Amino acid sequence: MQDVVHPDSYENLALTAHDNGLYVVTLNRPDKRNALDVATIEELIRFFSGARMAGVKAVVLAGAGDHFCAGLDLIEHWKADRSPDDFMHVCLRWHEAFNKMEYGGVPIVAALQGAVVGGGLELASAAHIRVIDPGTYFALPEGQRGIFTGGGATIRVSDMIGKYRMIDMILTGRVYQGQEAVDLGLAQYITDPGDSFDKAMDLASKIAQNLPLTNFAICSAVSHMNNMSGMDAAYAEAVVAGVVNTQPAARARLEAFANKSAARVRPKS
Ligand code: 1HE
Repeated sequence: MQDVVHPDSYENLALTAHDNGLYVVTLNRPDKRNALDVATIEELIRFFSGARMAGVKAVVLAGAGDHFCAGLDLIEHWKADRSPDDFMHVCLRWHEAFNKMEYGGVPIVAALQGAVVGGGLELASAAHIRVIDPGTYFALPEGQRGIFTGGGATIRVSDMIGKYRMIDMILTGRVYQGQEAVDLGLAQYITDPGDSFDKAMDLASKIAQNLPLTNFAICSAVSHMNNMSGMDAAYAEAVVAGVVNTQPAARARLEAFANKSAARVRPKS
């Protein structure tokens, strides 16, 4: 089996390793505006299925060029003239990739620029944190293309902005951009023009310093618990906290707080 974190294992993704288990995964088909073809989805599945076991502590997900991602590779889809069965299975592979991302336990920070549209928004939605700049824009052009979302927008985009805003986006092609997108919940951070990647790197570097088991719980358990009833989620939370909050590696951090050497939480200056 090819090494999950070896750059040569990938053609459509570019991988770079940084300090402390931080990896940058870049969609690397800028000539095609990083449109998601079958091969790219398979590479995302391979990376995110193996990332945690390979020691990846955090990921910055980026897109090469001026646009993060143009969504489904419409040319591939058009040329393949797929059957319903074929396309259902294409979508199931997208879900495999995006569920591995959301539920896989490795924190993912998406650095977004330019178009984040259709399946590109579905991909970005599977990251845990999204960082944009004022030129980043979000849309669901499926309505205009005569198709429908198939990569989880009905779940994750609805979750971020509410069902009726998502319906409006796909019905009308409405574009959200910049601060308005942050205010609605499509992204958590906005930077100066051109700075979304650097900000994502800062955030991911900080996140990578958390204990891996803590990050696993945050980037897996929260999503699972959101799918449960309140009663079941409370029970599951207690079980996860039982495991995470007693991990031996946490004792040094708790001791540092007890002996007053750990940083305190202060208001923003
Ligand atoms: C593509 C794609 C694509 C560009 N599939 N090849 N997504 C969309 O409806 C968005 C379609 N794309 C666009 O609206 C624009 O291309 C962009 C706003 C993203 C960028 O515009 P621009 O002017 O920089 O680029 P371009 O000239 O439109 O495209 C440059 C090349 O990228 C060109 O290829 P070339 O070989 O002619 O140079 C385009 O064909 C190619 N390209 N976007 C394939 N999407 C599981 S269901 C999910 C459903 C969806 O995702 S629907 C949303 C599809």
